[in-house]
Amino acid sequence: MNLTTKSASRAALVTATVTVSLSASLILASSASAATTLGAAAAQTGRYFGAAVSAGKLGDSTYTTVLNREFTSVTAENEMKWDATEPNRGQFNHTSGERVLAQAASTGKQVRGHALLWHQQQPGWAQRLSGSDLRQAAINHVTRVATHYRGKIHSWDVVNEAFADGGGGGRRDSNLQRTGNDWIEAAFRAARAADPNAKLCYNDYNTDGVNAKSTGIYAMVRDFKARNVPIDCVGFQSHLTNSVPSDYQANLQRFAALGVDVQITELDISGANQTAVYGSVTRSCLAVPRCTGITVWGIRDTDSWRTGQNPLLFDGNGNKKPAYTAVLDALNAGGTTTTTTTTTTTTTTGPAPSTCTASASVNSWTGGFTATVKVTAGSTALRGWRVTTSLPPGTTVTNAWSADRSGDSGTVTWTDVDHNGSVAAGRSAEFGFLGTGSVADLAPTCAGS
Ligand code: G2I
Repeated sequence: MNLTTKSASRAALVTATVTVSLSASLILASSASAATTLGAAAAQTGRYFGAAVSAGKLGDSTYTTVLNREFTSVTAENEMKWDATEPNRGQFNHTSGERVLAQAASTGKQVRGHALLWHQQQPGWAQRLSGSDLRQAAINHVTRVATHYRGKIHSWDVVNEAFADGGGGGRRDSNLQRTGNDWIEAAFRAARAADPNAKLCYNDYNTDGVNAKSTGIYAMVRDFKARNVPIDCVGFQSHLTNSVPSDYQANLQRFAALGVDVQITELDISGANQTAVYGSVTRSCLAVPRCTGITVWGIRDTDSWRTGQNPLLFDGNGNKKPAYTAVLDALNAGGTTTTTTTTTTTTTTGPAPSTCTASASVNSWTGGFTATVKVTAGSTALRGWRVTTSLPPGTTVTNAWSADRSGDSGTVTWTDVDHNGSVAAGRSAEFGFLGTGSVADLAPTCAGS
């Protein structure tokens, strides 16, 4: 429905009595005392802090001392992959995965499962399959492994690295992709059926900023949400060198606005700016309410797959590096969120109107901000909605998701897009935008149709 049609139909329905109430509040996220470990500091913000773990190192006391002291989540670095868990078709081996799980369970840590389907680390027999035989084997693998670990996995990377690098934003060619474009949703449906309580994630690399690859994944997640394909989270591996994209936080936020959690799943950072970049990545996660946790891809530099690059938080002797302190300090500082709420109530003498409220959450930094706007239906369902926001002079919208907009500055009108116009009574839709300049209060108003 276009804006003109919506305005006309709303005008026909409403003889308007409009009351507006406005409230603004500043929420400071962590005011608790400083914690002394990564896991405890993250827990004070409601998040986990994890590490990739190798079963073969659990006998190394330096390794397990740091693991047990610092981390509240673990990911098996290789032990739950296809080649490890189903070395022969239909014959499963969970010995190493169970060692990782048992160590985590005995020390109260949650577990990220990694990864049910991936084009790498497939057993030889699967590499030699194709077509419906491979599809059947792949879905059977998802079902059997997720069933084995049912109830014990916090989040599963159901599908890993299925999108291509480069400018196209499309799928990577692989034996799995050649079984049909719907292989990813088939895998998510099988995983949900096998373990209904695990959060189901899509995980990938080079997706850390707004780019063609991350936008291709964004479109897939939006499509999955619109069609009720079960997906709960997106993992951003974040294998970084010397810097983090300037729109890292905005990228996390735009995925969160689709209604999924976001997780930083394989963080490691090499280069001279390592300490500062670790701090920056941590603060970005804290600024996004649905960024639920961070996992580093190994414990000591000597445990890293990036041999010789020293990209982790502990040196080869298990000593804390400056990057560790940057992360701990950032976690202890918590996040700052400015929230403004405007409520519009409409009464009518005609047919029951569709009312809505809008609230905006703004995360700011010097020179820029991201905003997330939540549109909530009143006691009747919305068929469409229109929100206005007031941007102060000198402020410009540079990027937006999940809404159409009328302009870039001043009073901007936002309207629903295909997938989020229908909102059931009492339920919410979200959209968001990125801007330059500084905003204190967006004063959103909402009108429904
Ligand atoms: O490549 C870094 C990561 C990228 N995202 C997905 C992750 O699953 C991936 O992890 C790495 C592991 O850290 C490595 O440890 O995945 C590699 C495989 O692509 C792992 O390397 C493999 C070696 O290639 C094998 O030769 C070795 O047998 O580790 C195996 C177990 O040590």
